[in-house]
Amino acid sequence: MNPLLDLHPDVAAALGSGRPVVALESTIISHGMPWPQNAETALAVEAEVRKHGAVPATCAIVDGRLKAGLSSDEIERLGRAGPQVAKVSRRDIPVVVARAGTGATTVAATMLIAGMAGIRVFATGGIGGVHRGAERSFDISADLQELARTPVAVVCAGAKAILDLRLTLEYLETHGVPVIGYRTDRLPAFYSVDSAFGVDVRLDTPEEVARVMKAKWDLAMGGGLVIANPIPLEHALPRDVVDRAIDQALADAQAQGIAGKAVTPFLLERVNALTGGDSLAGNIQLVLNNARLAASVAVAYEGLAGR
Ligand code: PSU
Ligand code: MN
Repeated sequence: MNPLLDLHPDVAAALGSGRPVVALESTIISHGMPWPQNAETALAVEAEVRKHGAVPATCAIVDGRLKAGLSSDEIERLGRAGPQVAKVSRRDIPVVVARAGTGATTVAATMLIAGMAGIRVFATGGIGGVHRGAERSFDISADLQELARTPVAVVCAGAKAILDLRLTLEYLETHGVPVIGYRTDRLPAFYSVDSAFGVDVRLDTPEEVARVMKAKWDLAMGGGLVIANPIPLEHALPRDVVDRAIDQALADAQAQGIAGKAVTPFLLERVNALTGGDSLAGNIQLVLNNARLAASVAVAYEGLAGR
């Protein structure tokens, strides 16, 4: 085990005895939702993972240590700090570690920690992707590169339409990342159950998903997979409401000259503010839904023969 990585005792025990573990990210806590719903949701997501037979490992960097598994106090600290805490993607990790700093990890950085710990399944809300206008801004989330290189399956509700979903799928194809639709033929768009774009393959059970993961890694192909799990229909938001909020948020970002790593948190915050409580409620429900599926996939993966 890497000397800079701490496993929570529950996580260490599970990994040591081949029991299922699900990684969870922390930027969704600090930058993805407001306090106190962020910490409440993070704890509820952990409980949901446990209820479905796996051990949760919320990842972050605390006082310069990589963490796979946090205490409730640490989760609450990240929730209270909100955007004051550093948003840590792959490139930020060395600096935060060297300075003994604390940071919330994005999908990319969480995958990296999960990969180091030997955790193969990860649940989040939405992944980062290719931003609209990327042909000029070059703004492509490091999440996509991480999916190309690190062997972790990421269960998400697709990606928010703040991104260019078509270009995001093209990028994932180029980099050899399978995009699996869980009980759907279309890529979910976070608040919406689908988008105009198809997934590579539809799978209908956690066992089928686990077999594809195992095949990929048995072939020593490395890299991750996207398991796209639609928001439960009853929690989906009306598309026109979401589209209007996103258009406004993008215009605001442009007008204020928001750039770099601030773009995604800015857009998330604006969309949350413009859609009010409905979008937050939907967001919470889709993360819980992803936690359930991720736990089932982790259980199925550990149950495969030859593991
Ligand atoms: N999309 C969401 N919610 C989120 C994020 C993205 O709908 O919380 C967060 C995740 O942590 C993701 C990160 O990894 O934003 C991507 O940031 P960037 O685009 O700067 O790579
Ligand atoms: Mn970016």
